[in-house]
Amino acid sequence: MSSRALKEHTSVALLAEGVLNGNRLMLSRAISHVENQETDASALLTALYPHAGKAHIVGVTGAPGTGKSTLVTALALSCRGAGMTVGIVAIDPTSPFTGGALLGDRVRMRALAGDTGVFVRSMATRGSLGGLSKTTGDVVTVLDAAGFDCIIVETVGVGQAEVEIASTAHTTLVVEAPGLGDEVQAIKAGILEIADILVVNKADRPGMDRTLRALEMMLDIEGNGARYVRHHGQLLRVESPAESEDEETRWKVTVMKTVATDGTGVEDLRQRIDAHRHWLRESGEMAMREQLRIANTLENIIRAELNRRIAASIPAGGLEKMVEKIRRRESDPYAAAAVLLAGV
Ligand SMILES: Nc1nc2c(ncn2[C@@H]2O[C@H](COP(=O)(O)OP(=O)(O)OP(=O)(O)O)[C@@H](O)[C@H]2O)c(=O)[nH]1
Ligand SMILES: [Mg+2]
Repeated sequence: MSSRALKEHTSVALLAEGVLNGNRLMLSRAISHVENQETDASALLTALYPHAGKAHIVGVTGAPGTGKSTLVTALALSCRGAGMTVGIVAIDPTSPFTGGALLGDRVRMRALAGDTGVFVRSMATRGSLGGLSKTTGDVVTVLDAAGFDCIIVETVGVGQAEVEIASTAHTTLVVEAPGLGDEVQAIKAGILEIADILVVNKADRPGMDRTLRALEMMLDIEGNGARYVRHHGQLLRVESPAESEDEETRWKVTVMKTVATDGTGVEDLRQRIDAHRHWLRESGEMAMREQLRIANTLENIIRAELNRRIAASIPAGGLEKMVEKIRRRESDPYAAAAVLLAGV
């Protein structure tokens, strides 16, 4: 083994050992390792993966400023009260859409500081070409292996990537809030379809009833008790025919009201999440979601590796040269792509 390989080997083994032993500094380093996609990140994940798979993964998504960070903090406190340890992953906490984002994170830090049963990680990965959901999955795997009972992933529900991340969770919360200039923000982004539980946060604000009614109407129209299938790499919601399935075995998407700032309704929400977790196990749906999660993970890894190989095999300036040739009509994008990919 070369000295460099030896060093990497040692560092991966040490990192893995630290994570498994609950060493917070090592955990933090391990997460940075996978986040920065170090060359031995895959080896680290391979070492940790067998120890993962026990945590309940909760996705929290919703329009900017609906109070997700505040709610996640309140939820984490509620979980701690129930004796659970909690890992939190906040994706893109510096959302360009609200000035409140940083404030929410600061409040969170203060509320949870000093509790060794909680670990918070913020990731600003927007723009990391297709790597967002892979990196998030990797970080969740590390936290899972570290033994956290519950892992909460907060994403701003604005795009497909965020939907994708939330849909790889076991339980997905879609957060709405009244008075954001639109009754139901999430409808536009198409993220309601992925909700296992709908939350109207800021229930102390005017307009709450309107938002609540709009969501309940949506649920009536959309039908309830839907299930998910994978179709061309996308998670699709399909309505189960009313007669074909026992009414009692279906999961009912309900609307929960919370005031994240004072904790109102948060305990009920945590219990609803717990009920969903039980339902997943009892109905056999858990096995299906795990399959989806694994398929997503595998696809993400392959895609990331292909992207890396493509980037590595195109010489510096190669793309620009090709663009210039195409502009001069000496080549075309199709032939050029074939030439560039020939070396991959
Ligand atoms: N009145 C009221 N304000 C709330 C509630 N929950 C959160 N807020 C406030 O709403 C603002 C935004 O809260 P955040 O938790 O940062 O919201 P967010 O959805 O995480 O925001 P982004 O991450 O930017 O999308 C903050 O000023 C919070 O204090 C609530 O239940 N009631
Ligand atoms: Mg936030």
